[in-house]
Amino acid sequence: MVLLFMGQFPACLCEYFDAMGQTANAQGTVTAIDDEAGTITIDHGPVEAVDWPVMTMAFEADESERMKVKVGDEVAFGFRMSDAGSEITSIEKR
Ligand SMILES: [Cu+2]
Repeated sequence: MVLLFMGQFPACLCEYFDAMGQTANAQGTVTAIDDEAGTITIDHGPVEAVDWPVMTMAFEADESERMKVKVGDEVAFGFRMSDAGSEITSIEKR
């Protein structure tokens, strides 16, 4: 989506669009890893940077990231908001 790369957003776009491209760090517990969908599901703590409460959600994750963790691991991770969801950019066991 072109707007992602423009740096400035028109004021009329909703918060969701404002958050696109934003990166944040969080901590949580891995509850599922889905190699077919390419996701890691994490029960994560609050993420102030994107105004998220505690929740369990699936993040997109490359195979290299999925191989670093297993279900039950406590992890620290970074992610980026995209138009497809949230994509893990780094993850490690705590
Ligand atoms: Cu979440």
